[in-house]
Amino acid sequence: MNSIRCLYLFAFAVCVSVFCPVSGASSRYADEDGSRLWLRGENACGADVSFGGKMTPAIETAITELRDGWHDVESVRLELRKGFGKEAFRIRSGKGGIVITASGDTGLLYGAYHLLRMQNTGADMSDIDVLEEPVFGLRILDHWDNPDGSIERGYAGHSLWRWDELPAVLSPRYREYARANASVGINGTVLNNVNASPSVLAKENLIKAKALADVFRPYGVKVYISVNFASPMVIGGLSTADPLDKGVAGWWKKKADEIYALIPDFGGFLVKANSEGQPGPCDYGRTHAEGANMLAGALAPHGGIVMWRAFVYSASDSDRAKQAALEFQPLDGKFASNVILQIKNGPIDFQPREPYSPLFTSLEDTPSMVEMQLTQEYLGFSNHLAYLAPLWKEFFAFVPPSRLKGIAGVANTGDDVNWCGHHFAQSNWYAFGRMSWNPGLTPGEVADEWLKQTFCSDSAFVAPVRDMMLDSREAVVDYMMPLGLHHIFAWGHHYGPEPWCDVPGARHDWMPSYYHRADRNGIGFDRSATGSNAVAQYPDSLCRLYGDIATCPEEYLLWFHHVPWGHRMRNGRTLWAEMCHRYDHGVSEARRFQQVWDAVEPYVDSRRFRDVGSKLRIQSRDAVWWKDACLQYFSTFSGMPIPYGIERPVHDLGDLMKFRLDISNEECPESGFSK
Ligand code: GCV
Repeated sequence: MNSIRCLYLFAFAVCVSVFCPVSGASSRYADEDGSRLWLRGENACGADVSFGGKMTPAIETAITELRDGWHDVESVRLELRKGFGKEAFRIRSGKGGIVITASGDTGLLYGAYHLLRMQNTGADMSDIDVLEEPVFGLRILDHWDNPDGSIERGYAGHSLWRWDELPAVLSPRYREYARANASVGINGTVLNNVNASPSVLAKENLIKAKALADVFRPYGVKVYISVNFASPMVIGGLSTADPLDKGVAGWWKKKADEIYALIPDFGGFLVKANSEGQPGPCDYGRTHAEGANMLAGALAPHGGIVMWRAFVYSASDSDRAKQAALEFQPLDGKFASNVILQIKNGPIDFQPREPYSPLFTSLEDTPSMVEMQLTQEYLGFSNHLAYLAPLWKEFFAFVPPSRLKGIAGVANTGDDVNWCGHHFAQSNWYAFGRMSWNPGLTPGEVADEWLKQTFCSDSAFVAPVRDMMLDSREAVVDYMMPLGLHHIFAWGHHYGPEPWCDVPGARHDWMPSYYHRADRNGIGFDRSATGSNAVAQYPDSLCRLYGDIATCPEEYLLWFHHVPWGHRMRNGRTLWAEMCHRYDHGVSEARRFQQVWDAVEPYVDSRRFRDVGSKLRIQSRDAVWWKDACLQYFSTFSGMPIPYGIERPVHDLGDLMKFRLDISNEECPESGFSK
């Protein structure tokens, strides 16, 4: 074959592979396993990077990152100069090259990552003048990792922390983890589960935590620990954990001193107290404030903080959605200055959609931070594609970031080779960091950035996949719990539907029927003034809006009202018909995502293409499972048929009701129903 013909054939092949993405087309990219996350910039050849001041580990990291990742011929100079916020930075291009200025070393580190991100996402680099400062001071991942290596609600394998090997063996993944966090601005990590083992505070475990802190430090990531309130009894041999007992306060003070001797920049404690069986100050007739303040007193001399969780549900009211506010609102202003209340975004528990927790707008004199969930406990584990930035954005529309001191995300990482189980679950880690730095970013901007760095920058890939990501969370809401339905998950694992679930002897507010309240008349939880009056916990304007069935936004309708099946929705359909349409729409969205993905095959390496494709198949099957289960079950109350035009059920309700998914928390089922 002569060379011209060869060239023609090559050009034709390129044209076909780039412009004619047909199903089955092979990829031009080498296989990847996802382990490099969004940090896939090829090593460059040692760019000209300079810094003239006193070197610190974080500045060394910044210089290394730039030398390895900066492709431009322009030199980069790092400069420390007063006048910037703690972690802020400025990047400017001028005659002598690009200058990154900050008043501290972490500012320079974040500036370096920002510059590399600009380069790797194809930003205009001609005349750079960027000033950036994080909106939240605390940008923290909460790991629900246990000392035995399991992860509560973790779906990406076992814990990253190898407690059995630490401190002698330092997995290279620790550094990669810190690097990934720093690259998106995350500056803290709570190492262990809020259902905390007291043993984490034992000397031998603190030494392991110190080893991790030492690896994370050059990346600006501080270590925090979840503590068990009964630790003074369990590992300290005291007879009480009463926060007003002098001996108890003294024990915590000594423990704090011991921790800071090992980890001088230790961040502080996270506490789940008097919730789901965990011990706490209320066991001794003390308030949450008394408990938190005692711990805060131990940490204060070292500059540490207490993040005290507001996730409690006590018998103060029969509506679980009201309980956290009822418990904490009266304590407003009673917390020490280094206590921050960590409040879940919604009043119940990380459901696919919840209104915001009213505690955020009722606390005036107590610093608070929001807790989001990256691990998809209620959104299909790491089987379903659910990009969560739109959920977080929705929250910020109600709770202005300026009201918050920080943001915590329950981590979705594990020792799976791709870190998060689903390649697209990495986008939630990425987006969490980016939006905790700047909640003003749009979910679309963040998705674009992530796609370009994680896959490729071709707009024929980025545009459709970004749109799919943006639609994905709403699709999950539709096929699981549309119109404000919530917590109708299967008992225990929270993966599939079980609206009929009834576990004898279990708490009634853990049962789906407590939440959906379906009967012959209608469906939904009446939280209006005629019901539990949870609406009264919101500011007046929202209370009126949510409290009236005629004005309540339809996405929250069944959260706030028990609605007759024949109720006319704004589009003229009955509630029942609308429910059927929403479930059906969720299913067709999941199927559409498969088509979108198949069409971008030429832009993705074969391995990740196959991985994502098989997860999308599971998601579609699960969506049908959800739809069939919920519609057939609720039709036994509505007495109404599934409208023509809606796909017919393919499963039998009786079979679905007998079906038990045999999975533990840590494992991700191959397929929801077909197993
Ligand atoms: C860590 C829900 C989850 C629990 C979790 C709890 C919490 O109830 O199902 O696994 O426990 O929230 O946030 O404390």
